[in-house]
Amino acid sequence: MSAEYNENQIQVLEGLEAVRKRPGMYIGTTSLRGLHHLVYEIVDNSVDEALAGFCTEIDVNINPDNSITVKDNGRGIPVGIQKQKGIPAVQVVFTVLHAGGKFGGGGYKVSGGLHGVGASVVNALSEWLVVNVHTDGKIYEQRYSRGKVLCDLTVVGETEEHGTVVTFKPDPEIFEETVYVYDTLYKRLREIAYLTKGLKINLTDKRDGIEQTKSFHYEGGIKEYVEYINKNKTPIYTEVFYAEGEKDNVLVEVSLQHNDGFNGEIYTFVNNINTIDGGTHLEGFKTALTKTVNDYARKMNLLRDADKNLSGEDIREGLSAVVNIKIQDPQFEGQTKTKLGNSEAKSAVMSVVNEKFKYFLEENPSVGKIIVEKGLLASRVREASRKAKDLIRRKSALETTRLPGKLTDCSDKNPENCEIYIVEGDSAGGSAKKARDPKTQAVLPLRGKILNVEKARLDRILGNEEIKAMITAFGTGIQEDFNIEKLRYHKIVIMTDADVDGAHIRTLLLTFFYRFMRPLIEEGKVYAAQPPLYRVEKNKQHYYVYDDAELEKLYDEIGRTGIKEVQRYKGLGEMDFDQLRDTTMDVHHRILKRVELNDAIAADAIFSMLMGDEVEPRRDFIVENAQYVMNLDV
Ligand code: TSJ
Repeated sequence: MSAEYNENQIQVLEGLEAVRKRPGMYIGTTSLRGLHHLVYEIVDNSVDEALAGFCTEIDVNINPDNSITVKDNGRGIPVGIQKQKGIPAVQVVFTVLHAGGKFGGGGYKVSGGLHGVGASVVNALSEWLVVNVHTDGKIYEQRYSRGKVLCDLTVVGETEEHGTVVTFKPDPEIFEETVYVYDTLYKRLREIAYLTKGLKINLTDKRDGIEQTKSFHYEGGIKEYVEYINKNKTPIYTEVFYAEGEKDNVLVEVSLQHNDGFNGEIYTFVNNINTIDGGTHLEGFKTALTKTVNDYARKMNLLRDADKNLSGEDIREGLSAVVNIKIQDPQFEGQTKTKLGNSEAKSAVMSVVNEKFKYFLEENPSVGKIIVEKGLLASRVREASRKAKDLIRRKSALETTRLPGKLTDCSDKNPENCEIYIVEGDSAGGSAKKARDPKTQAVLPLRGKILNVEKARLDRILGNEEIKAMITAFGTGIQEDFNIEKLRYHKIVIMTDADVDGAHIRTLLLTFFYRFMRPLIEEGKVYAAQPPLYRVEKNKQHYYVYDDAELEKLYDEIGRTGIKEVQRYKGLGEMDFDQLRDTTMDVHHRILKRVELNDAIAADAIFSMLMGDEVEPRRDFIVENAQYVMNLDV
């Protein structure tokens, strides 16, 4: 060891000793989180090299002893003597606490150009660390222990490669936990790969018995990120918008696509850090998106003159988006320092989105139309539910919510014991009233015609007398006011005809429940009755059959000869009340199908599709997809 004991060295030792004394100041925590943080600190340096355009691939290995190896194919950390300190630059990187590398209370590190930030902290907190630099045909090596240099930088071999390899073992004297979690590294490295288009990151676990490996490589970057977010959702157009640009030294990347859901998911990043509380870049994105869509809608006459502008909230319904910026000197605000404060970030994102998204809409007018229409629908629903809620509030303030006249209630007052049958049509409603158990079964007939003939608009649905009757009968209120404790029946049974109109009404009801009383579905309170399709009589015996396949099976069993009658029920109304009781309502014999959240989501998706103005495709769609509306009819 030839390192001179000069003033520089003393400073270095004092610096890294400070890191070991108060590790929390530098990496936040010495828990499992801090342990993983060490990996990110090292990887960040390779990512910077990739951003500078010199590195295309990074390997991260979890070794059998829970040490970590990070390798890149960049230029290699410079090995020449650094003038100021008189030692190789790579040694400076690992032994000098960088001013920019503060954590916790201080600022965040600045990406891009400032190499070695954080490396000395990792070194100080490692039991041992080895760095290999491949450059100019040689392999250089230096080793450290707990931040202290063990030997001078030495040439240990020859190479044709270029790049940097760092292996470190976190110090068990510092960390409460020293066992790495593959899944944690997996998620963060995948995120980094999405945020750095073209960069390939390989993660390999070499520990005994749990060996595994995974590669992350996204040529499309955040465009693929949005595709990934929407993978298990239903996008409402195929194109994914992607744009990048630069303004005032802020690099901006944005991508987005709408799905048919209601919740927007906008992920924002600054220098690869997830800004969960958003900030100026998010504000800029929202402002520009709202403006661009409204400008486009006006220009293309998609809004009527009387229409107000679409609100940002309505435009962002079902939006999946990623905003990724790189900025020189990020200012973070808020309790957890996860909210960006730089004002130049707002104007940079705005200018990129305003320009590029406008262009995208003009290039893809069909997408523009879909986005505007989705926004209009969202705005109608919002307005309608506001009105409906007002109405309900006023009502409950005025009267002691009288039960609707159409409702034939049950006598038991304990909701646990009670059920309500929502029945299509007055005549079926009549049979159901006779067939029910008056103690526990209530009946609410819906006049199917009205729901069926009316345009399937939610605002109209909320104005519909029967729907209003349902809201009062259930007693729960809707949306934010919804309270399942007040539910007057623990089972809600939808009983509709096994035909197209019946399917349509079910779709509307499920959509309504899904959007306005979702916990009903989530908590499994909604059921579909299963009325039979046929009644077959032979030798004074009768059989109820629920679909055509089952009818064929019955023929196979009992033979076709001697069958006295095959009655096909076109609707519930054709059934005698005692038949209805025996097959569909009697708790001992009926079959109920519990409605799953997925059924309701599917219904809702179909509903959205049925929003079109033309009647024909809508009918065709219902006919073709009746079984999806709920597999009642299968
Ligand atoms: F810093 C570190 F030790 F944590 C670390 C740095 C760890 C790993 C795995 C890689 C790296 C690293 C650093 N990869 N690539 C670089 N590049 C530079 O440090 C470098 C090389 C050349 C030049 C130049 O201007 O010629 C500049 C830089 C920053």
